Amino acid sequence: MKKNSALSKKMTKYSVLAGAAITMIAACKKDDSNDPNIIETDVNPDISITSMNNSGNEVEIDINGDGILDVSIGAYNYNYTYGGTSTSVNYGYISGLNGGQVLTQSESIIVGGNSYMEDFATALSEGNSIGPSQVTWLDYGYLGLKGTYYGQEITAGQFLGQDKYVGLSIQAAGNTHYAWMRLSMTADGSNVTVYEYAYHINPNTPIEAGAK
Ligand SMILES: [Ca+2]
Ligand SMILES: [Ca+2]
Repeated sequence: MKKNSALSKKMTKYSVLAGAAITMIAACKKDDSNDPNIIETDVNPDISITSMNNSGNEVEIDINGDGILDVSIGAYNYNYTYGGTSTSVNYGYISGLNGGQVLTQSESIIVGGNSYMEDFATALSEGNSIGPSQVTWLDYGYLGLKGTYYGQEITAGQFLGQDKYVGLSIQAAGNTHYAWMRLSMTADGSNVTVYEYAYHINPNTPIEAGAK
């Protein structure tokens, strides 16, 4: 269901009732309006977030339109040279705001023979469930890390070169609502693009990635 889409819902119903001649049209529209308990927002134009030399950009989003920000997404670069050894890393992240959380998993990054555990946003495919039975919910997850760290190449995270879904939970009027956001990250980690997102209007109710 699109925001403010009572009219388009009615039109879809009418199309289905009107019979075979327009079945194909109804089928083409179906993916935009078949679950009235899910409110989706098509980000249009898509939001492109790009890192800058030793800096970056961040965008904050209010998923359910209640005036309270729910998540921030950032793309940053960190670089310096010390004693002839260079470090230049691009990284992207998604962070919960005002109680919002991200579905994550812990992964090790190996740099110079040392292993470091970091939390990464889990890259979901369409249809994957997002709800209270999924683990692990945290307020921050890297989307990806890519570059050279003290002269060592590092590549980590599930969104590098991918177009996938992030599982989210947001807080609204004291309740937890599950949500998804579709985004992609360039293979070099320098850019994150946000395409669309949606949340379930019923508290504590799982939502499938990509469901509308
Ligand atoms: Ca909100
Ligand atoms: Ca879009």
